[in-house]
Amino acid sequence: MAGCPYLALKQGSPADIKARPDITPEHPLTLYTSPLCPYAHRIHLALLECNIAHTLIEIDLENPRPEWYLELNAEGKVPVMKVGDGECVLRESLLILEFLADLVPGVGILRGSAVERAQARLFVDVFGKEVIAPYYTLFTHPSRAPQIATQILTALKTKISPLLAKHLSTSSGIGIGPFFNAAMYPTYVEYALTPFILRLKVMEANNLIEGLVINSETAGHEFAGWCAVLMGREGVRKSFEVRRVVERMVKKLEEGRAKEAEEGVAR
Ligand SMILES: N[C@@H](CCC(=O)N[C@@H](CS)C(=O)NCC(=O)O)C(=O)O
Repeated sequence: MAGCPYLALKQGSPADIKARPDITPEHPLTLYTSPLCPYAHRIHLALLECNIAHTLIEIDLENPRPEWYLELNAEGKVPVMKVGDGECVLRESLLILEFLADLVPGVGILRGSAVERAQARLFVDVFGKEVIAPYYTLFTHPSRAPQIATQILTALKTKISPLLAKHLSTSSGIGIGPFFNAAMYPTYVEYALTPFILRLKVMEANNLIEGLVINSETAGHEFAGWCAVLMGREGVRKSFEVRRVVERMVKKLEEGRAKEAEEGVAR
C-alpha cells in the first residue's frame, strides 16, 4: 500500500508505551467496540497508550445487535464501557474519555489548568464541526468528494493549524512535549481526534478521494507536523486495523454512489 502512513511507523518510538507503568483499575474495564468505528477507536487508543488494563469485546456492526447488547445500550451503538460487573455502563466516546481522565488523573489525559482543559475540549469541538462533520459527508455525497476534500483541507489550513500552533506550547513555556498543551504524551485531544485523522490519511494513501492530499502546503505546517508525530505512535498502529477500515470505506463510498445514482444526482 504505497503512501500508507504505516510505512512510516518506524520513525516513532515504540518504547514509549512500555515506558509507562501498567495500570490495573480497581474495577475491571470492558470495552465493547468495533475496529470499524472511529468513536470506539478513541477509547481503545487511550487504553493502549495509557497502559490501562481492559478487556475488548468486538461488536459486529454489519448485523443486528444481539439482545444482550441492546440491554447494555438500547441504541445498539459502540463504544460502550462497562465498569466492574456493570455497576456503571458508559456510552458516548467523549464521556468515556472524560471518565478515563478522572479514573487515572496522574496520567494527564486531561491535563493543566481549568483554562487549558477547557481549551482542549473546545479544540475537539471545533475539529468536530470543521473536519469530522464534512468527513462524513464524503460517504453520503461522494459525487461532491473533491469539493468536500477542499473544504476539509481549507479548514485544516486556515482554522485547525493556526489554533494548534497556539496550543502546541504552553503560555508558561514549561511544557516541552509534541502534544496538545505541550504534553509529553497524547492527551484527550489526541485520543479524540487521531481516529479521524488516521482515516483521512488512509483515504489519501489509498487514493479514495480525489484531491485529498494532506501535507504542510495543503493542511498547514503545524497540523502536518502533529500528524506525523501521531502516525508514529505505537498505540496508533496497534489500535488500527487498516485493511478492515479501508474495505469498509470502499463499501460505504460505493453505497453512497449507488444511492446518489438512484436519486439521479449528477456530478
Ligand atoms: N456519539 C457517539 C457515536 C457512536 C457511533 O455513532 N457509533 C457507530 C459506529 S461508528 C455505531 O455504533 N453505529 C451502529 C448503528 O448505528 O447501528 C459516540 O461518540 O460514541
